[in-house]
Formats: sequence, structure tokens, C-alpha cells
Amino acid sequence: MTTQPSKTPAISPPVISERTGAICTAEIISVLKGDITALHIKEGFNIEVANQITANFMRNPGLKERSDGVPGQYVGSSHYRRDAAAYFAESESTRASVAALFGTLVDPVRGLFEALKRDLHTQGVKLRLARSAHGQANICRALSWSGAGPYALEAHDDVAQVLCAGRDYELAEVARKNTVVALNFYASMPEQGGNLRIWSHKPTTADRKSQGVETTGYPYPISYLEAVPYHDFNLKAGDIALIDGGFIHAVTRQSARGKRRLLLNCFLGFAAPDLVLWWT
Ligand SMILES: O=C(O)CCC(=O)C(=O)O
Ligand SMILES: [Fe+2]
Repeated sequence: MTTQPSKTPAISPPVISERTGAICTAEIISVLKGDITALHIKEGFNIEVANQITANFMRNPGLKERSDGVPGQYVGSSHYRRDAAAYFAESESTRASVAALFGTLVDPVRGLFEALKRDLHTQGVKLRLARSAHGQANICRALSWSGAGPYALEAHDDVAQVLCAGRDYELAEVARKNTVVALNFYASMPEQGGNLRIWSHKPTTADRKSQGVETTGYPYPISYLEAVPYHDFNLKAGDIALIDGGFIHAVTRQSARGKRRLLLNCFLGFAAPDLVLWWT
């Protein structure tokens, strides 16, 4: 007898935490450890800083259209569909453009990184940027999605792209064993839509194979998720969100006029009990 892979996705209810205020390193560690699935901090960073980052994005000479099949514009570098050599080389060559997103501002992403590093250090855990012989990851990348269908960014997970990235990636170790956490700072949001939608489903490799997204984790067919409950995060500029990137998530359609949707994004996770890596 052969066992057929189940067509119905297994439901894993996410643990969600939403509040207004200042983000604490303890709750970031709870997401890293898998105790919280999604954390939404409203007004988590300064709105003036958010506006200035948005202006710096628009005039950034390193602003590019994505050419990897995901509709959007970006500054920085993505490991999606790349091997380590190409990813780290692009991280090095875009470092100045990422720095130009902040100009003379105090960088809120770097601030969070340094605070988390101090807290983890007291627990005997090291936090650092991922690196290889080809270079070192950037602190973040800036992303603005432009999908024209029901989703500005289609349903995906953030794990497949790391799992399939090749053996010379030290960060593949995170995806094999631990939670890949996505950290997002929302710099600009449209008046309507652009919600971050998270479904109650954490796909396995077999699930990915069954949907034809084994190496990319993108895009899951809408029909696959029809019977799966979801939660929408209604985001505003100045908000911070962290999610377990292993859960399927997407960005809903956004109003075409008015403000664009812009976020700063990076990933982090335990590569070993005493090491947390950070990459884009
Ligand atoms: O734009 C968002 O809110 C989510 C971004 C995301 O899922 C990603 O960059 O992988
Ligand atoms: Fe994602």
C-alpha cells in the first residue's frame, strides 16, 4: 500500500499578540523560540522616521524592479532563488544603498538588532549577521509589492527559500531546525488594504511538493488555502510585525491611489542553541 499525501492542509492555530507601544527584546525571543507565532506592535517606531525612510526609498539610486517573478520594487538584496555566492555578493554591492535609506537618521532596525544582541549576550547567545566567504548580509532590505491580483504579494512561506539555498549557507541550519522569524518595519501604508494575512497552516516539505512550490515556497494556490482560517493584521506606518515565516502568509490587495506600501524586512533565527543569525 502507498500512502497518499493529504490534500487537506493541517490546521495549526497561530498564537497572536497585538498591542500598542514599545517592542521588548523578551517578546522577540518568544517569537524566535516559537512561543508566539505573530507579534504586532502598533506605533512601534517613530512616524517621522518612517516618513523620512519612505522619502529616502523613493529617491534611492539603488531602487530596482524585482526580476525574480515576484512583482515589486526593492532596495538591498534577497536570498530568494539565489545561491550563497550571488546573495552575499549582492549584499556587499548594495550596502551603500541600504545605508542611504537611513541617511543621517538613527536606524530603528539597527536599534532593535543592538538591543536584542545585548539581551541575548546575557543569556550566553551570540547574535550576528549571516556571512560567507563572499560577504556579509545587510541589516535589512526595503520592499514595495505591486502584485495586481487579489494579493499584492501572493501566499508563501519564508522557509523553503532558505531550506533549498544550498549547503554553503550557514542559515539553512536555522530553517532545518528552528523558527525562521520575519521582522517587518512598516514605513508607509496605503489608506486601504495591504493587510498582512497569516493562515493557520505551517506547510511541511511534503505539502510544498504537493503544491509545486518545494524550492520556492511561493506562490501557494488560493484553492489550497480555501478551507484554512486566517488572521489579518491591519497595519499602519510606524508599526512593527514579527511572524513565524513558516506559516503561510500574504499581503492583501491595496488601494491603487494614494500612499504606497513600503516595509523594511529581515529574517532571524537560532542556528545553534548559542547562535542567532540575521539576514535578508
Ligand atoms: O509585506 C509584508 O507585510 C510581508 C513581507 C513578506 O512576507 C516577505 O518579504 O517575505
Ligand atoms: Fe514572507
